[in-house]
Amino acid sequence: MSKITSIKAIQVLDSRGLPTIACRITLDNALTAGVMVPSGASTGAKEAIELRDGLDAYMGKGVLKAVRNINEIISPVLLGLNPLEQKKIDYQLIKLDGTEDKSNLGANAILAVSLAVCRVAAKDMDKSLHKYFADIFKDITGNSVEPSLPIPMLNILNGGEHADNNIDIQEFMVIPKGAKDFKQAMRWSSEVYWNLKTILKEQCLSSAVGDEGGFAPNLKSNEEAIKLILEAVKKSNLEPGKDIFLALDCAASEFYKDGIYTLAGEKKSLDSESFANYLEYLVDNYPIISIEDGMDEDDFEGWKVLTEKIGSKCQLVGDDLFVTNKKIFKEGIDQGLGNSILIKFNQIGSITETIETIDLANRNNYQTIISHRSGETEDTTISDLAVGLGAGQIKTGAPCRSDRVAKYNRLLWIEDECPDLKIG
Ligand code: 2PG
Ligand code: MG
Repeated sequence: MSKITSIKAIQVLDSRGLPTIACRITLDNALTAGVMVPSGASTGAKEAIELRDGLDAYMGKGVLKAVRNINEIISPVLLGLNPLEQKKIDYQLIKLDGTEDKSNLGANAILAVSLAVCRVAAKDMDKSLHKYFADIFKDITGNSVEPSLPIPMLNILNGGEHADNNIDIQEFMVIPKGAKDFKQAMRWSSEVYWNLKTILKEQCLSSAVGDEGGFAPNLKSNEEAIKLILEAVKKSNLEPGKDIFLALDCAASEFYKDGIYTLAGEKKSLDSESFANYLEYLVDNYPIISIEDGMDEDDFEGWKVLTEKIGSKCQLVGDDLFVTNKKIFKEGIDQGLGNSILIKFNQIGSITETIETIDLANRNNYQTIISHRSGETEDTTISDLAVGLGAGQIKTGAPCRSDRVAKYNRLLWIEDECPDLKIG
């Protein structure tokens, strides 16, 4: 049995140039592995707390306190433990923190250690990380999963909090659902992305990109964004609704206040019912098969209306709504909100709890999408997680910018190494 002999964290930078945590764990057999944690911008109010220093450095965004929590408080407690005992270690970290929202040690600190434990344990077992994830899913939940390659959801046009343009919907994604394998899915998506760039340039629109690598032009409406993407799909000799489908992340909490959804970019103020009608109109007129956070995270009545209206013809994904928290998710399932869940491990702060939430989704026929955050690094853990747990879908930005492409490239390698894995 191997033992953890060292845990070391430092402060590094993420894709927005803001501090985040890198953590490295070493075993007594000299095996070592490291991870970096991501960070969101349009965060759900009930997410576990990301500890920031609040001092002058980095506009208050430093994470040195969280780094010290790893090096000085967490490390002494975990030294000597067997890295294969993921669940035991994660629950020990949760207990050590002692708060519901991980605000004491910081969800960023706890997650960094939790993920580094997985990585070094996979090495210790001489297994690919995705295979190791499938193993620990069984250890943690008692249930099995069928590994597969996820269908990618690529955010090629950015708005909302992720861009400085006038588009209110945060993400316009393409889903290459008709692709026979992951390679083809990436080729199609890249071609659509590049054709979209050409179209934007022809129309003298900006082809500068937002936080997730998608273009961020000023446009007249959300519908214009959809039309431009469909034009790019056709220009790529692909068929909308057969080869390529569309998905939206409204991130509606960002433009909801006092019962009203305000689409400032197109001067519309809509109540929940009218906003649900607006989304239904989009689903009925365009090949949109997935809508994330179509309603505000506290507008449960709006979620019910939306789910009733279009839940049978569209994937309705809770992100800010469920925050990867099994307790909050369970309440949502009981109320019949949505039919899918976005999975972001830093919303909850440990791999064990993330896996328990995925298990809950599987047992209740909710679809799962493994997701990046808008602030990322070159870390590719989510790619292995999506494969190992057979999540079915991954969203990790545009096919552009290394912080996004690193995840897709990792999936291309996994596909090459494991030709038996099917997509979807
Ligand atoms: C989202 C994410 C990722 P953020 O809303 O789904 O795309 O954004 O990380 O800013 O919450
Ligand atoms: Mg979202």
